[in-house]
Amino acid sequence: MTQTEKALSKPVQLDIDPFSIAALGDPYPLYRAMREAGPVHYSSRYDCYFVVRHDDVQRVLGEWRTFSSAAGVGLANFNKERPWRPPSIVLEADPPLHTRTRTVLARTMTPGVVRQLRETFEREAELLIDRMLDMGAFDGIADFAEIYPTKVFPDAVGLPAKGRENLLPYGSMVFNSFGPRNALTEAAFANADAVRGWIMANCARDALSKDGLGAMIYAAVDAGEVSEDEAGMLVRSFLSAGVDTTVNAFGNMLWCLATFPDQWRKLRENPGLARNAFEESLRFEGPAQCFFRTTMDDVEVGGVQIGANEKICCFMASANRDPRRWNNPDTFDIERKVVGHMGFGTGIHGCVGQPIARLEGEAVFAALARKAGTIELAGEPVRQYNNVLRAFASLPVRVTRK
Ligand code: OVM
Repeated sequence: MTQTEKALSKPVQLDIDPFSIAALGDPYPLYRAMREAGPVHYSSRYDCYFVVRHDDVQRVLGEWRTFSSAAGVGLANFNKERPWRPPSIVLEADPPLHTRTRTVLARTMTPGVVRQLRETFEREAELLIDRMLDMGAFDGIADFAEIYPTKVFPDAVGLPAKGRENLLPYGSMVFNSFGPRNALTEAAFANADAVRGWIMANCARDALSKDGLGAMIYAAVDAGEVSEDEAGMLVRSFLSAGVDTTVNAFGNMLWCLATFPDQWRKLRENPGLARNAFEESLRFEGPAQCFFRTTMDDVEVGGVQIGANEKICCFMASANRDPRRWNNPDTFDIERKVVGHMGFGTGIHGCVGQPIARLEGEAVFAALARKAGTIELAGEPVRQYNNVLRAFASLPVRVTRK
């Protein structure tokens, strides 16, 4: 514990790059080493602080006045460098702007809306699982994880069918750009102009159906709550935040079920556990590994003094494995009391789409639990490297019917 004590006034300086390919491939040993070495780390490579323990992550994400989102929630400090796109008016914003925009978004995700979406989402989930069982062996990413969230959510938003292949490349741009500028960002931006062009064009009122979540956003224009341009930006937030996240949550959850057979057995015997099992997968293998904040003032975090206008990276995925908060954190346990996990973030920026994400997860994995007998890996999983998303490129899986 001497390292911890030494760290009480100075940040730990570990020469570790959490955005290297090696770290992204296997981040959990790194998170553990960082948690044990001290609460706050300083990276001279990135001129950024890292916060890795549950309580500190919770605090930084909770105190939005001190730890601002308006200078970006990636490594880039918008006070010092120009953002790659007009900043999100909900994610990359503080109150009062954030309060106004989030209110409009949240109204599209109420229990009443979710109730209306449920029937369609469950029907599509059955179709998806039947197709997987017909295939028997398939790729858990291309044939499963990428299929459902790129259909049901864009359908609900009211997005046209044509051009949806742009959604995942856009998500890759958005999430890679939260990290440092490296080879991953470079690759993600290969076709950036065309992808961005399609996204922006399809956020317009006229591109969207009259009865979807997108139209609900534009109804707030008519009510005087947001401007027409702001409505387009909020539809852009749907498309930025609502697709890659759920795709990778599905891939990661399927991997969990294929590699923890006792947990799969429990789920298969009790499909009612699907909702909690999906939630546990967000703790154990959450797609969003970290988000950043910017200090508004001199502040102390975990006994370490940090100056104003500094970037802090909050590792939610490390908080989710912190033994100070969780018993057996490295065990995937679908019956665990998982409230308090950081997979959706926490605080005023906690995932606004979580009711829809949960609906998708519950619909699909409950259908799987009802219909499938066995699930196993049919080959080596291949990682998809992304600066902040935990993802697979390919996940060969074999399933049988019950
Ligand atoms: C946005 C946005 C983009 C990515 C993620 C996100 C996790 C929001 O553009 O508002 O939330």
